[in-house]
Amino acid sequence: MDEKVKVTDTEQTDKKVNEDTTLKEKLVEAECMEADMPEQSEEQDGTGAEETTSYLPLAADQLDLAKQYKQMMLFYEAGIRQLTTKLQILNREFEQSNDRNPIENIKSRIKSAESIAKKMKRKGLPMTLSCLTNNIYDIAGIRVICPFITDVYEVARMLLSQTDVELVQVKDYIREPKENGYRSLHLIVKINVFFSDGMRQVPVEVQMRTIAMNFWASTEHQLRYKKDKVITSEMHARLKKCADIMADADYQMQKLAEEIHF
Ligand code: 0O2
Repeated sequence: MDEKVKVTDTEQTDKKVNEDTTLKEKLVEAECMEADMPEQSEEQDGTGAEETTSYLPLAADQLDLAKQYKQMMLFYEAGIRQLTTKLQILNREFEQSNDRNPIENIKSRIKSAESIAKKMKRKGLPMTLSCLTNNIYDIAGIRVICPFITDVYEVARMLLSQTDVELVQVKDYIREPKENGYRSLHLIVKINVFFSDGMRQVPVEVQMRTIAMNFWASTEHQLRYKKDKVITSEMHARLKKCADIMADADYQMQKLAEEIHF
């Protein structure tokens, strides 16, 4: 009896692994088939629920997986474009009345199929497109870099006050930094995008941080992703110290801005 159960479990596991592999391959294949969306910068112009998603194409069930994936990516790309335009408008408007920009830089990216598959595996989610769209909210990502800490919150406030932008989640790693020193304001928003067959709400992750926070996060990311190198606890402590130095610089610049009545 035990043996039979064991065999069945193994068969199911094998089946799941095969399904996972097939979807992952299809995701990667679909991604390879379309031209990669380049990272855009402002100056250069980029659980387990089988629910119906609000932003999958209406005729999704009639398309094969690779086509559905490609179509889905188009929706995320549209969400990024729409949100980027909103941020650019806010930046220009603020500039007109304050003679300076609260946004230094905007970057965007679509998460790679490889990273999406890894994240779904880490969260123990079945590899289905509906599960993906209902549970992974950072497929479309925008990073907004601001000069001052107050700019981060002001830009977030201006964006969230718009009626077609719905706040889904906030993670404030500025008020409560991660243990390693990472600071950033993370928002998950859903933005209304109109397509030929109707309106969809596209989820986008917006990471907002200061220039100093971004300096630390970008360089730390490069160091951490050198997979063949070991980062010792002494190195982690030094990285944390660098994050604290950046935080102090942000605080001093903010104080200066207030004294100069920015
Ligand atoms: P990539 O390539 O940047 O997209 P959740 O999404 O809520 O289920 P998760 O993914 O842990 O859980 O969310 P969290 O904590 O909000 O962090 C997500 C993203 O924040 C990461 O994306 C990074 O971009 C950034 N981030 C978080 N912690 C750190 C950190 O310690 N250092 C740096 N440099 N960046 C960080 P991904 O998915 O890692 O990859």
